[in-house]
Amino acid sequence: MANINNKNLKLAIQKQGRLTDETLDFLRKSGLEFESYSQRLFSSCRNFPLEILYVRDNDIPNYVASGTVDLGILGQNVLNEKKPKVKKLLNLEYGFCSLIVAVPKESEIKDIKTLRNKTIATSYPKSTKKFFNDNNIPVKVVSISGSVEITPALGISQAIVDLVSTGSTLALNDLEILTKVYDSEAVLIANKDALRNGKKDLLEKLTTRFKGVLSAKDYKYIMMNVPEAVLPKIKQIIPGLKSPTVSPLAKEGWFSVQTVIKEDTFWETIEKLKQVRVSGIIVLPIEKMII
Ligand code: PRT
Repeated sequence: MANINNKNLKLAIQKQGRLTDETLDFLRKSGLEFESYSQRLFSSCRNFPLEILYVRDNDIPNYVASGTVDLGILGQNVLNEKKPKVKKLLNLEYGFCSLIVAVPKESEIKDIKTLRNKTIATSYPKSTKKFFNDNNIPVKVVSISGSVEITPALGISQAIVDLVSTGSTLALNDLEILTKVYDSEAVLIANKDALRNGKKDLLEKLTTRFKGVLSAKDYKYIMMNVPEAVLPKIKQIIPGLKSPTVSPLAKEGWFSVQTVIKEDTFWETIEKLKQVRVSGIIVLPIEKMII
């Protein structure tokens, strides 16, 4: 078996769980080439000095804080709960979920104030205590490592604080959300010394790649043919990153307009373009974008 090269950057990711597939997909989109199979402990990248270590999600903060690895990818929720001494570098825009307070649907508790002196079960005791302290509501927090959603039915708690993404686990257990504690997504964290020592340059190269993938996700490349008279309006609707590329077509008085538009204003922009009678719009995904 190959050994880890200690001169390389070391990145810890979840071995098996909700973040694993999307993390591997994100790393590959960043142009990193490596083998990954279910029993792996680590992979060496073929085209970048990076070792990927596969570990338990909950262990990642310690590995990064202690310098066992330089980087880690984990949920923001784990950072909020464990508060490790690490530097957060990037939000990675996947693994979205929220930490919420939920109660049984038939419960008389309809707002968080009614939870005063009640028992809350959670795998996030620190986040829970902080939330109720911040709201000046004294509660008893019971720490549970899994299946928190069944504790109200078992009589262990009157409410839970747990992560939710689709909401189907809550629905299956006849629970409803009272309020949100915080939102979470996958994040990239770094050991504080790794940002200063000899690996700083490598780390910057890697984060530039990651940012390229993230920026590309937020934009679409758009092309259309428009008559000259409409051009000024088009430039107002789609100013682009700086300004759109406009080139004359063989057909007299017609131009090809190409630009990038933001994903979150995509449909709004298309509707405005249709209002000025632009047709034949072609939209392409962007693989990477270095701004
Ligand atoms: O074993 P290991 O230590 O590696 O990890 P784990 O078992 O603690 O983690 P895992 O795989 O369950 O979650 C890893 C990370 O995924 C979390 O830290 C979050 O950042 C993120 N994530 C995103 C979620 C969810 N969505 C999620 N829905 N983590 C857990 N859940 C659970 C939740 O606790 C509840 O039991 O899924 C259930 C609710 O899901 P829905 O879809 O029914 O609402």
